[in-house]
Amino acid sequence: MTTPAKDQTPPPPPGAPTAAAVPLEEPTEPREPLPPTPEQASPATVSPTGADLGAAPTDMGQQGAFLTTSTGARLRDTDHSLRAGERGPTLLQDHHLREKITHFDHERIPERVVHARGAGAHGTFVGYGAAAGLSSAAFLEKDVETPVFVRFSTVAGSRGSADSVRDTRGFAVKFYTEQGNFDLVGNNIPVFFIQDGIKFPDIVHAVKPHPDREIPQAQSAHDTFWDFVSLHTEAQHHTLWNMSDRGIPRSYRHMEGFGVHTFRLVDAEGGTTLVKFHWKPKLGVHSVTWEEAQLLGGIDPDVHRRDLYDAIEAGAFPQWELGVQAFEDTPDQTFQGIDLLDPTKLVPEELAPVQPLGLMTLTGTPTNFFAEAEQVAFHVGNLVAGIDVTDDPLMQVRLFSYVDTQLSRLGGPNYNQLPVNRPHAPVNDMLRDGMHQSAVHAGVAPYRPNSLDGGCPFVAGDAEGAFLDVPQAVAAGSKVRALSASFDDHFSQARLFWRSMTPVEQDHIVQAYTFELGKCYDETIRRRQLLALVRIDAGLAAAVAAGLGLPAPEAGGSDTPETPDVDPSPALSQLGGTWPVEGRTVAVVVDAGADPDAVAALTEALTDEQVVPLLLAATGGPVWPDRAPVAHRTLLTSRSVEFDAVVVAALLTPADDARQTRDAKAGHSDVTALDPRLDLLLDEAYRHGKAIGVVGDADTAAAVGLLPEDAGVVVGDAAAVAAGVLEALGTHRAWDRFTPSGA
Ligand code: HDD
Repeated sequence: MTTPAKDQTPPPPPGAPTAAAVPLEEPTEPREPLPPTPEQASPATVSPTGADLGAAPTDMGQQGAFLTTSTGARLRDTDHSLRAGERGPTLLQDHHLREKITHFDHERIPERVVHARGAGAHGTFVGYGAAAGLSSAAFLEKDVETPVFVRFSTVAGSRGSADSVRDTRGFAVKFYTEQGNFDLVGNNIPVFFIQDGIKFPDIVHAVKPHPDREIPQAQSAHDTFWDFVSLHTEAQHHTLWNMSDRGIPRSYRHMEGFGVHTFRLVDAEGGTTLVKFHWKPKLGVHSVTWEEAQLLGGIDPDVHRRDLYDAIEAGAFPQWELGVQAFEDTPDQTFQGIDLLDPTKLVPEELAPVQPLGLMTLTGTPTNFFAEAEQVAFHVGNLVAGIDVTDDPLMQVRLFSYVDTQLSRLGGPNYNQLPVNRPHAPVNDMLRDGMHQSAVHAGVAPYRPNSLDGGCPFVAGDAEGAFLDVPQAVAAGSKVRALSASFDDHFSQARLFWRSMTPVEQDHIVQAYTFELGKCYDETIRRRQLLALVRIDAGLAAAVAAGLGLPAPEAGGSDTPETPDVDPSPALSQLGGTWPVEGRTVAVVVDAGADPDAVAALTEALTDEQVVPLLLAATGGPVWPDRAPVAHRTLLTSRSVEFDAVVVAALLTPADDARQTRDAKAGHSDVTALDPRLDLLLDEAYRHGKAIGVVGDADTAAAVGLLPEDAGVVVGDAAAVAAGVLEALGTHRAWDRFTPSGA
């Protein structure tokens, strides 16, 4: 057996807390705090009013080698409180104790009322210059580079809930443009549950845990959610997206983003265009299966946060192209019969293609999660010249809500002075005082008009790049609590989405509805939702009804009027196409009997494509005696859902701990030749349509229960397996392994 040379050692996988050597003994020599690791980025060191301070990002963290109070006095001891004798009571005079405990007692702030669970990253946006005829926004100009901070999130769960749940995902981007901050606060689903923002508390109360027992956490599979959406049928389109694979993304990097509402762009001449914003991921749209999502909830609840940060740390920088669907700004604000002000409607890309405007690349993980991802405050009303809102009744209410919520969440009106929220453009706002004011404003005249301060600040005009509230005509009429009749159709676009799905995707939707409604206690709610499903598609309703053991409702009844037929939009399906594989993970199953040269060649071929190979062995430590590399994962610590593909480079016989009493997974099978946990790993990977490589021949494949001709299975030498697995990863899944029902 040859052993791997030093330079064949695969790089360690991302995620280690520090690259520095960690001593076994507690260090005794004072030392400055560690600087951020290379991939960590911090908010720019601009002043609260946007001036570039030119300071190092580390100046915003801890300084000096010695422990101090919060006011800088060096401390002698922080392990013992000041007490009246070694065995006596603690003294009230212990100011260090009180400061330490009081601050700790107040470390938490209210979590976001929705979107509490999320992760943020820094990056840049570079304009293509393609928006010239549409918008005067400077950050869209050719080659203009703008820093951004992005926060992805789930909606329903609390801050500590799992990333993998079935839910809508938030996709919020803060552009620090030279004309001020622009926030695009969108989702990974292009439509919304409600048409008027006044109903937001209703949908949120319905999806949140029941108020009596506060369960279930981060789930829509419960009675109150289905009670609401079955009665409130404008939610059916969004709900259908949630029940599709879009509700369980593989990662943030594999999600599309949508501004949802129609925006109004204003060009340099004051001309206006209506647009819908889209983010297109360079890696394509990819989802997990429902079984994977459920397993991940227990095995790796941080899966999306980990994936995002590991990818950035590994240099596989996630990218999205920003684009718009553009529509003529007509008085009826309608495109081919689709009301552009109705946020429950999308415009098929076949009717209005997405025009690319620029590229976003995420390159930095937070230096401090709380300071950045937790304290970032987005607002739909953070707009810049060239981009305006429309009269979408959902958007209009959001324009109020986002400022209001920060007042309690971030403790006062000065949250835009927090480092992650500070604009990089000069701020001269005449807003003064308030809790946590960190700007030191000079002058005596924060009011207009004034003469004491020379009339400053002055208002700007077009020549100075002033923001324009487009003088949009509004129909004169009475004050009403009503929406126009064009908002009444709740089903034709849900039907459009359903009919655009491939049979495999439709099966997943049937499974999701059956699961979710099957979790409801109340049969009336299930039946009522079936009445909504039959208006989307009779076949969908029948399949879900069969799974629930309920009669399928008839279409065309008095409470199930017929929905008009629609043309499908193939762009809505996530099947087809091949995509880059950066940042995907491959388990390489090894033991001391595996050929180290073959393993080295394999892992090198994978890392060359920025795929992360993780060596999986029976136990930790060196795979080959006294040699690098060490195993990254063991059979005890791993589950198939943590990997995008598996390569079998060794047939692991049952290890010492392959006993159900030591590892429940070992109860999977009685196969004696293979470790049952490897058998389970391969069974699951196969069932989930993942690429599987076997280094060896047909006999080796047979030993793990596979045939070389199986879809997504590659058998051969290390080079062939690496090439085949990379190719299979590019298609996201071996879709042929999923036999659609009825096929
Ligand atoms: Fe919202 C947060 C997206 C409707 C009120 N929303 C929030 C976030 C995203 C969205 C991505 C998290 C931002 C972050 O990471 O900090 N929300 C949407 C989209 C909507 C939408 C795409 C419809 C198209 N939202 C909506 C309505 C209201 C709100 C109709 C209120 C009437 N949203 C909020 C909020 C949150 C929020 C309560 C919670 C925390 C925050 O704002 O900063 O104000």
